[in-house]
Amino acid sequence: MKKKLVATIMAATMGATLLAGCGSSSTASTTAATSAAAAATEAAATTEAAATTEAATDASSDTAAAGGDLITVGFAQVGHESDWRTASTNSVQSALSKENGFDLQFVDCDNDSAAQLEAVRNFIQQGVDYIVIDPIVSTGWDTVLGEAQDAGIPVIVIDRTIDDSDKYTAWVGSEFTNEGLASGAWLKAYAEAKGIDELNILEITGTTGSSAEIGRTKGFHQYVDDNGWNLIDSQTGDFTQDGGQSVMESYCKSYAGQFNVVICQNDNEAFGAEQAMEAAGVSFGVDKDVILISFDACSAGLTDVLAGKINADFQCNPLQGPDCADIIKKLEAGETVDQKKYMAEPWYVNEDIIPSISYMNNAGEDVTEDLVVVTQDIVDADY
Ligand code: GZL
Repeated sequence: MKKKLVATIMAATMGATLLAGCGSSSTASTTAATSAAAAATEAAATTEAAATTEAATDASSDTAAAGGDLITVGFAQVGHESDWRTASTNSVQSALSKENGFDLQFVDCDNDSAAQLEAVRNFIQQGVDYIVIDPIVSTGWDTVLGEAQDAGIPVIVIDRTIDDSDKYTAWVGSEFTNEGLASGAWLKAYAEAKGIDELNILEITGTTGSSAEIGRTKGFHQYVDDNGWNLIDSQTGDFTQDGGQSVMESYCKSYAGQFNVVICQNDNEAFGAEQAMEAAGVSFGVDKDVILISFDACSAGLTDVLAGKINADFQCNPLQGPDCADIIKKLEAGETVDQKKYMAEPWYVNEDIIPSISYMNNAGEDVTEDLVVVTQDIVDADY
């Protein structure tokens, strides 16, 4: 177990922040990355020195570990609420496999924040080498992350963000506000292209307090406010199909004939909303009465985009397993790691009437991003 060496690297790496491109190919993003890279280079030099010192005094543990010990990793996963989550779990479990040198302790926290904190504390008590967390909600983390730091256990955060503590070594995930901004930019361009003057919107949000819900809501609502769109109602579907269906059933009863846009913050909510609208006799999708927008772009979601049931689906990439393995192996080798890395994420549509969207992203950069018209090949290749 080489906790001491890694703890030093973790402490020094905290300052290293290198923004990787997050799906846009804008010059501005490159500029940001360049300046961040400069900062990261300086921080990395500190890390390097610390690692070298520590490595010299840790030769014995290197030898022990070189005997082929598996690297023990505790993974506290959100739950099993969606197709996206299943893909996320599969990605981490296949990357952190015994064949790849890992002993993975997996806990499905069933969307229960208290259970997730308990799982992390149990990992600390077990003395695992690393902890991976996909945080159900973005706050309430500083104390337990401090306990992991005191125990010399590096924490890697994937997917959703932790917003009340920086006591972790690395984060790999999505820029959720950009997902929301992109959905607003697309709806604005789509309505103009279709000659739709009035947008009366019903929203089904994700798990309240999750960074995915916070970001997608913030981004989309910026367009609602800037363009004076009519947001009739917004309720949480908790990222589940049942949640999407029950909210949409109540919407169909309360707002019959009053809405022409439904935005769901993940595909499973969209599937539930589709069931409810079909049962209520509401026509939705391409050239229908209601525009349906979704996020995640899992293969079942893209199947519905291809069928014209979902007009646009903003991908959120769940495949962070390989990044987890890469980060841990680098730390084991005394190398520096990026503190922050964004996943590349395409925006999918059914029709080719708009080639791209332009908007100011969450970093204040003007970006232009291509829209991808879904084909069967794209569906087949999706997660
Ligand atoms: C977002 C992820 C969300 C997905 C949902 O990164 O945390 O949680 O959008 C999932 O499908 O339930």
